[in-house]
Amino acid sequence: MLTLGIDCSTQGVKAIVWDASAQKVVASAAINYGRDLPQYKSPDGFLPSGDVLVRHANPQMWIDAIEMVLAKLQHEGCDMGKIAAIGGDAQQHATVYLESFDPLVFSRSTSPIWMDSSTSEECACLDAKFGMRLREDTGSPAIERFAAAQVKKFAKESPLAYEKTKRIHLLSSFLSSWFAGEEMPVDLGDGAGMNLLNLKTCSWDEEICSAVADGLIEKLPGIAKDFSSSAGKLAKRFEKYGLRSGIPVVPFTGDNPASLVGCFAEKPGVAVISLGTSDVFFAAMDTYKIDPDGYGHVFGNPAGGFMSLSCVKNGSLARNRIREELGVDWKFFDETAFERTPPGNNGKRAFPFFEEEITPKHCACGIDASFDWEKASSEEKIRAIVEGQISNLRERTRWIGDFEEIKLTGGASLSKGIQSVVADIFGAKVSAIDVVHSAAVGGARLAERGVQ
Ligand code: XUL
Repeated sequence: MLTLGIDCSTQGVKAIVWDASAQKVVASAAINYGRDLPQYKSPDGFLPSGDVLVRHANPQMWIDAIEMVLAKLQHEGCDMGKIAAIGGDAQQHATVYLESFDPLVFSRSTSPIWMDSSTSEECACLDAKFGMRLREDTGSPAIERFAAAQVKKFAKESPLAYEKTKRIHLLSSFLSSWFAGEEMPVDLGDGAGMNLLNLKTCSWDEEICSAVADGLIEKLPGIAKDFSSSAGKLAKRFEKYGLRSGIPVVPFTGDNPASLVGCFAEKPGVAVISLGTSDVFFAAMDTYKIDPDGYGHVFGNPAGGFMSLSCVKNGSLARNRIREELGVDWKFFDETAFERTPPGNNGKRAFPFFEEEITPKHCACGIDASFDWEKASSEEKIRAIVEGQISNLRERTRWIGDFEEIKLTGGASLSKGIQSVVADIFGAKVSAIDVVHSAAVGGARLAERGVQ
């Protein structure tokens, strides 16, 4: 069976065709907004803004990119007629505001995306009103990029446009609706990144919704309890790409929940660490619990149960900065330094938080008190910062429990040194996995559930 997985990310859209029995990607195509849709003037996936805290995108750009990627897949020779179901994901937290779905009329011409952090005031207001309840019931404290704060700001600044808005979708539910030609529900994975969904009851939290804006609950889509029973059917207009109309379209989810499934890490006991610009940790959890310190978010796990996600801002950029400062090559940084130093580094750790850190909050660079940085060798410094980064991740995720296996992805995952430090500190088996398309594969794997 072949399924199609669509990944609508910050920089572009990817489509992969997944062979479910061979468990492999058999075709793929990608569109980059900057390169392929220059008319949207969003080379990095968002519109230029004079305010660094404001990050919006034109929602029409996402639709155009999807149409382009389907055309590309078809032109590259993919037998679209064999595809049996469609699933997908989108960057988390982006919201789409509709005056009407058919015909499509946006009531807000731009959509705030996950990089927007212009809503501190609204977050302070929600925290003051709900305090710990927000964290306990929605899985996260008030977060700038989440829908509650974003909608609150929109309703306050543009009351008429808010009133005209009939539906507020997450980008994920908007896109599955686009494929189905009718409105589709929000899935529990992505829906949890809104501060509006009560994860204990799996329904919109009436009290929180009404504190955000008048009439909000009526403007929200339904909630998908599972992928098979919530599937829609592909609209006729997609026949122009060779797809069969009527095949199941399962609810789309967020990119991180989709990656959990795409990395085959949807069962508790396995965690994924994506070592990129920032280091992102995610893992499935069988029961609902929250991070007592408020750093880890709790989202629904598309495969059932819950998942946690923690994001450490100072990842590869910090590692590269230290490497450049020391004037060593990657081989030295990734291997030699670790061969020449013992695990634990004789108690010398350093924390390379050059950018103001979010996990833990507002943290700047630091070193263990007994560590004389100036006198240390390059290899000691390298082990010190890698052990500092990984022990920070371990401490921030201890509330979840222990892990038997850690899967590493991203550019730094092939580093032998980093692999050994993760194994030592987490006390787990470590493997590097090649997951170029992990989110899209997750979407395609979830699509299998639509075919019963
Ligand atoms: C997660 C988050 C990002 C986006 C974009 O909370 O904001 O990872 O999903 O990838």
